Amino acid sequence: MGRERTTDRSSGRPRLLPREDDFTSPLHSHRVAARVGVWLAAAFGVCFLTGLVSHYAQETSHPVPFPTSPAWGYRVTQGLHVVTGAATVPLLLVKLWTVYPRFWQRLPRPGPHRTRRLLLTGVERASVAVLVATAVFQLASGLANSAQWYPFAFSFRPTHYAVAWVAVGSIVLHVAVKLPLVRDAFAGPVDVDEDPGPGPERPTRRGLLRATGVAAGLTVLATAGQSVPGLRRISVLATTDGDGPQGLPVNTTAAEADVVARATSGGWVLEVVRGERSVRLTLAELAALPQRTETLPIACVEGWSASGTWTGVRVRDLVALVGGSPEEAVTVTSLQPEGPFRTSVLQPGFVDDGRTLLALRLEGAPLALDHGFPARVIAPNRPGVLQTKWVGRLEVQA
Ligand SMILES: Nc1nc2c(c(=O)[nH]1)N[C@H]1C(S)=C(S)[C@@H](COP(=O)(O)O)O[C@H]1N2
Ligand SMILES: [Mo]
Repeated sequence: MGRERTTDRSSGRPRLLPREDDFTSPLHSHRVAARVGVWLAAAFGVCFLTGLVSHYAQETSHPVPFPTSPAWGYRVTQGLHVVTGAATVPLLLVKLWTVYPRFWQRLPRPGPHRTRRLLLTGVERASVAVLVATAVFQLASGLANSAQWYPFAFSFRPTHYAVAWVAVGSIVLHVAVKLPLVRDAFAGPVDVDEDPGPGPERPTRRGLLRATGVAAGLTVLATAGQSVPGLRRISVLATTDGDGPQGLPVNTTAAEADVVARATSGGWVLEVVRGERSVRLTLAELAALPQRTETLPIACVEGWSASGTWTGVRVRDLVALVGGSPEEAVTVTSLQPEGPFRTSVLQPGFVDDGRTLLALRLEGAPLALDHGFPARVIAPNRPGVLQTKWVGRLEVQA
């Protein structure tokens, strides 16, 4: 936008603010906006639905049981959540750039029904403002979370969840308002009314769409590797490099959780409690109980996931030791003195599933301290944040 463009045509005097028609690039077109908008809606839609799954999975009680199969389900939905969220960033930037001249659109001119037209314009602009603000908030808070950076004072999950509904509501409203324009945009090819004049360096709308697609694709590749083993090396935006003891990344070390002394003191016992009944088991006693081996992933809410082969005691066998049944939930408490991940709840479906273990070993060796030594929970189709490490107590909810 050159200076000459902000000159008022009638008076010849410079204007302070530009106007919509000062932006003459054919790239600022509803034909581009509608196409990028469809990709954006698809990415946002997948991100929203997988987000609902993740939110529900982290609730402590499930009116409708959360399924324990397939074991890799949460790994896929949460991987998709983070990958589609990241892909939304370049799409949203291009979409905003394409339509931003409309920001300078003038208010309706005087004429019949002006008040009504003013009101409609106001409502439409307000809804777009809400849409942009909530979309930016979701992406910024989500990306900060997956980078394990919590600069905000609010609690992440309830806020991210609530704002998601506002974002989706304003998207639905926006699409409804723009539907006639979208129809028109798709009625012909994207470059249909472009000046066919010469100039090889002049970018076309098709070129912009292609570049946008490539940017979104690269973003997907750069983040997907934290869940897709073969892609790990090219995943420059991944938040974990895939390394860690026993071939598995670590989220929160024993030192960070302040459990080193308690976990390694040698005096550790597992307490299993149900009402008045309780048993205390040493590590040797646990290891003498029937052992099961299961290959199950850790699927972190922050987007990375990795599979491990775990050996330990079935949680339902431990529940039976105190007279509990697999229809009862179990509260798991860590040795960790404080923090939101100190406890978790195994809902009845998870207790009942024979693959749910109190794991003592990983890849055939005792658990590394950072993976939860002496014992940790591992259950199928469960968010990583609930796979509690350094377990000290299981309490059956009779
Ligand atoms: N006690 C305790 N357990 C915990 C955590 C924690 O901070 N404290 N972090 C959880 C999270 S967010 C994840 S993703 C997994 C990671 O397990 P890993 O470090 O063995 O890979 O452990 C979970 N268990
Ligand atoms: Mo996690």
